[in-house]
Amino acid sequence: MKIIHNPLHALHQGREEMFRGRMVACHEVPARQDFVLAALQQRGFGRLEAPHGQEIDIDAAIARVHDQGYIQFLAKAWDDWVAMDPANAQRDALPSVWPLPSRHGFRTDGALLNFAARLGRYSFDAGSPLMQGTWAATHMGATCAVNAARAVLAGERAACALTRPPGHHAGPDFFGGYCFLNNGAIAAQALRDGGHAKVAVLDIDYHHGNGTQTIFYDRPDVFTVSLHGDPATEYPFFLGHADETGTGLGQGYNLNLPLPRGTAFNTWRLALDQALSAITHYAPTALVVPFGLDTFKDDPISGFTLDSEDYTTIGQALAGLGLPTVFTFEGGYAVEAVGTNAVNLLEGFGA
Ligand code: SP5
Ligand code: ZN
Repeated sequence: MKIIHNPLHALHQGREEMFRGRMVACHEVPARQDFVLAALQQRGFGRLEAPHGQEIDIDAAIARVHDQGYIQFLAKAWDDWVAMDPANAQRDALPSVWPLPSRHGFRTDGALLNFAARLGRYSFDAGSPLMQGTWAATHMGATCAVNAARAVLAGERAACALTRPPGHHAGPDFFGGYCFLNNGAIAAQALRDGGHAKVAVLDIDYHHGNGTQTIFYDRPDVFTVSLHGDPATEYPFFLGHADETGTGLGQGYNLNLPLPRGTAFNTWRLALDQALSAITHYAPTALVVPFGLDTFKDDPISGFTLDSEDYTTIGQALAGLGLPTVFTFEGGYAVEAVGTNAVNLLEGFGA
């Protein structure tokens, strides 16, 4: 398996995130990727590669899933933040005001002359700090995703975009959940554009992939499936229920399998089998797996109880689909175990 790892990931390094009225230390830290890389090297698994590609070409791939206004906002966000107040250079940007989804809540970007308004317009939480290096790290992450998709298009059985910040919470025009550009969605679209008529996305992060679902919700050519903590009690709360099945032409092409907090592997595995059957029935020719390791029993912000060896079993089960596969690294905050668990999953899938 090719592993395309982001050399710039540590440029994105948040200090604190807002949680229930307090600022707490960020969970999404550079060590997460470092531990995966170290575990890969230690176990001799995967062919490590740095990402490459023309910027104009990568920008085109990003623009296939994200809105132009959002991309421009993100690319300039840090400079705009500092322009508001030079002292802002010393602190991460976090939104604190959002438009309501009502008739009167939404103005176009051009009317949002204050950066604080644009920051709210393009986000959905105050837990995803944006800093000087966010765009460079995130853009290189998207390059990893495009490279992974192209490796698979060129005949690789599987490739992994090992990058952070993660991607599955980022939508067409919003960031949140530590995510800015949706690496899995960018990879899925690149597979579509490379000739795969039907692509499935199977999201196994603890949290619902609200960004990915939103991006493909009205489309039948990308079947989005997510196994996650029940949004009735779990982040990101507002999306991820079982009755969200797609809209318009996309009706029937979104499958949510929410599971209660506390779910153990034997139950999680039954939901995985259901997901795999649905994907087999859809009959795609390529698969994208946004994988989080925050389903692990010791994860500090999540509530499933998977064990390290379960990730090997998951990898084996995914391989059973027999599809060319792109993996994208998502959540997982029990930092040291993330390395072992990620490599268990990839190794279980096989070279
Ligand atoms: C990619 C991904 O896994 N994003 C998850 C974003 C979750 N953000 C909300 C986290 C709430 C943190 N709770 C801290 C509890 C500390 N005791
Ligand atoms: Zn997660």
